[in-house]
Amino acid sequence: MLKKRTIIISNRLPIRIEKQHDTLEFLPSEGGLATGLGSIYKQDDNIWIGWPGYIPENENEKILITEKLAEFNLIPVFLTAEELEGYYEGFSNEILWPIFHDRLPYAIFDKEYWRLYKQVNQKFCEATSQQQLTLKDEIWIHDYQLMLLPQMIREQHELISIGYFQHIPFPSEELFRCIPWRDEILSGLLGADIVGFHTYNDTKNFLNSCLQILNLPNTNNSVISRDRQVFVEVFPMGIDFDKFDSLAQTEAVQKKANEIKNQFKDLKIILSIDRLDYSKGIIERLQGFETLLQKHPELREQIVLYMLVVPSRDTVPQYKALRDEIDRMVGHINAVYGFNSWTPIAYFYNSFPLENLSALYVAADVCLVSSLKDGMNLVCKEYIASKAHRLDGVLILSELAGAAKELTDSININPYSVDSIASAIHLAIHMPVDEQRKRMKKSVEIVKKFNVFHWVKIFFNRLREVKTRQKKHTTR
Ligand code: GDG
Repeated sequence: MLKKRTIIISNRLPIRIEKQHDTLEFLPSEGGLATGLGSIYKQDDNIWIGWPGYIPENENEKILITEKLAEFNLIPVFLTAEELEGYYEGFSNEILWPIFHDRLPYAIFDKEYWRLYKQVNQKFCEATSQQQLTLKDEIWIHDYQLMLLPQMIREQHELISIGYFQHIPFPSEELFRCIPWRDEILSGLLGADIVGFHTYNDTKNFLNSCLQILNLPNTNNSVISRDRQVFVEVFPMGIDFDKFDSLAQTEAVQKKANEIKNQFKDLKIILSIDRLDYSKGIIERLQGFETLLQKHPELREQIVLYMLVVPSRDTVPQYKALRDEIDRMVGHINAVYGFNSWTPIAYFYNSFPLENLSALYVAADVCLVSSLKDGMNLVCKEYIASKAHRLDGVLILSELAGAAKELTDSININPYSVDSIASAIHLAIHMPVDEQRKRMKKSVEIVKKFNVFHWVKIFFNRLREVKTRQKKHTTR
């Protein structure tokens, strides 16, 4: 008898391939998605389909990689340099990413990008179909790189279960309609049975686009498309709470955290961690920090902004310009406000091992997230989990990050207002310990309960419910 399989599909496989002296090394990914889905795709005949993050040099290497990945239940979709440039760097990162993060002027509507985006989605569809799909299989597609894939698979497998989850926000209909290929993108997504987002606002924007652009009205968060009911729902993603909680309590992390605290002795540490991206509000954060130092000279030599920016997409002009502007502002603030041996900002443009990240979360008095737009933001949840054993620390969270809808006991900021950022930091560093513990306790409960495993569970439960309901309708 054929067994039920779960098929995960995302742009990247949860693995990194590195070539060291003619030998390929396969390194597991530590990302949130890989952790959440790890217990699923590694089981039985389940599989994960995606780009392995490496362009093979010849056919032999392709075969070797395919065979090796099969041992981990991973199926590679190999992409050429041209496809990566057009589909990933181009369409995904220079059209969808800016529009979905409210940066219309950054979008480059290049037809060639669109051609390659369609071509690669088709390649993913072929790789999926090659797996001899049956009606028992459940497919879960992830994120904006694969928005055409649900409908492509649907055309070949009319009744199969397909879920789609988008990790980034969905923009307003006015913004979304600027994309020349908006109809095709919406139709692509409507091939799924469930289209999931982090927040209610994203579902509203998506449903409104279906209404205004495709003339498809909605009832009870669902749309009828080609005689099928497609559900559009909220699934806020969580983290592996226990992993961050227990890592924070290890001897190695505690030792590192103490070293950080000693390095910044008598200073309140305000921590920020993000990928280099214009959506993360890094410039606004620096302006807010400078405003604080101007308004409150008494805080000089009492605080430090520990800012870790992880390199990302820095060959793209906007990202390079952002990086230069950060360098300039950090230099300016440190030069103007620095005093004696005190430097206001400790800035790192680098990627740290997870243990160091954990030590930073443990050592930080405040975690500052100032995204101008963020699907969810996992950094703030990791900070909360790392504080669970002591319940000290304060989270300052942008009201424009998806996480703000859940973590209502944080200090909320409007990241576009430098005064809002400055007064939030002021409030955070003066918050009495009792108040910190009260707020942190509530946040810990939320992050612990709605963890990544819960997220995976509720998504699949809902997909099964929806499918059962559809079957009842068709057999009536
Ligand atoms: C997208 C959406 C949504 C960061 N620096 C280092 C490092 N990190 C890890 C963090 C965290 C992850 O990267 C960043 O996650 P975010 O959620 O903050 O942001 P995006 O990468 O933009 O992710 C976002 C997410 O998808 C999930 O749906 O929340 O809104 O944009 O896990 O810990 N990890 C290590 N070293 C670093 O230096 N090891």
